[in-house]
Amino acid sequence: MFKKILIANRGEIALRVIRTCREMGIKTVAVYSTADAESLHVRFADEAVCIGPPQSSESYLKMSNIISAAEITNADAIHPGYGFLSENAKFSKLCDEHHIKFIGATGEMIDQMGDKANAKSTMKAAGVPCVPGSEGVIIDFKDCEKVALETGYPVMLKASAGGGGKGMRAVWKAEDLKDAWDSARQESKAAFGNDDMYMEKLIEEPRHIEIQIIGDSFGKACHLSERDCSVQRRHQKLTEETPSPFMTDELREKMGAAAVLAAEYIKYEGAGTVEFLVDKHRNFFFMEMNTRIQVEHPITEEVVNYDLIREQILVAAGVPISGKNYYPKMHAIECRINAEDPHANFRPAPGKITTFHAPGGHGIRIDTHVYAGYMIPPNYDSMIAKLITTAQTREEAINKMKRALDEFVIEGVKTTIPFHRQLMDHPDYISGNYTTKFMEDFVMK
Ligand code: MV4
Repeated sequence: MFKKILIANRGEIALRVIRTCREMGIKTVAVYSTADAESLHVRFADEAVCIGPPQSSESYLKMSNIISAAEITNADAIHPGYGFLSENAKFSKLCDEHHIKFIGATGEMIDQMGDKANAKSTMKAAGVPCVPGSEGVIIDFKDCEKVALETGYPVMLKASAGGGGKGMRAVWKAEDLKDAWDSARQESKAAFGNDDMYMEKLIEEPRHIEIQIIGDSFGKACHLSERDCSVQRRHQKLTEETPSPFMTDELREKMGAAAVLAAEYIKYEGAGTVEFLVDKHRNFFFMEMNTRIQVEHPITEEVVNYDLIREQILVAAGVPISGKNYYPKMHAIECRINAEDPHANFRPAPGKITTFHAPGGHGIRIDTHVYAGYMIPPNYDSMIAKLITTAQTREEAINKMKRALDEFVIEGVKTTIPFHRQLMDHPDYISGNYTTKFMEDFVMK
């Protein structure tokens, strides 16, 4: 087992990893930028190394500084958390070259899944259901027109280097194809330095349902059921829940089996997520695979009673998984509390937290790095806490969430608490009848 793990991240996820390491008797090294000198991950780790100034590009993304910090402190593994270097193929390879275990996917795996057209071809070959469309990358506009006709309008043009909606265009009729093709390619080139495009049939009003998987170094994988992440705004998730209110036992079996098939086909090692689009007829299609631990992992932990960070560390150390799949025994909901003003278009609202009173009691989990007196730096994402409720039923989990949101007091900065409180009273949320379009029609009171 590892003796010392360096956590190449900040905020709540750095704390989350430190906590499990402590329970496992593994020493921890925090890295931090000068903006995070007062952060809890620095205080709770056994050692801490400053890696640069506030800008991420000069600190949490600075590979050479992080590798140096690991070498100076004799860390034998690096946990990248989510974001930053967690899906950076070059960094994964660099860790390898320095004989430091990267607790995540290999560089080759990240490359393979990072190219979306390639990831889709691989999944299709594995036998995982995919949205009909182009066979890989589209060669030119003539090819684009041909594929659109064969697929049938409406279609979706997608950037192969994309993800998060960048370089993506829905096209409803042939006359709009040229403009969409040109602008999507331009956007993709600017964002990723690559303008490879592929095409799919447009799935109207889909749900975003993802399956958590974990694979070991012996080629065996299992799934831990689903998370419904359909409540998103501009491709940012706001709240997630498990089980999905749209799920049936039959669909879970099929999607779980497809996700395990995907993982085992590529000999995936570590924790990962297979994202699916699910249409109104409960047809499901592979969308993307995430090769990291995700923000919303705690709801899965709560309903299947499983520490995902612990299992990530164990499989990275060469321990085999049990092999069985995990099914939800409870219902869990996560609300992402961001320092944003929901009444002003969710505009980021960094600043000093003057009062912080977290809710407590049965079935409440809060993953956060903030405290009263904490200054939220403007340099990073705006998530300041995750509020997770767990109960026997969905209705109880919602009622518990309402109670917890009412108890939560954060003063000094605007937060998304009022948004979540309103959401928990929304008839379409309560009925479970929501899709990825839900936030388009949502208005704050
Ligand atoms: C789609 C789609 C409809 N049809 N693909 C958005 C992010 C990118 N990773 C994939 N996305 C979508 N792909 C087809 N063929 C609709 C979306 C989509 C979406 C997906 C999941 C969650 C929220 C979304 C919001 C808008 C569009």
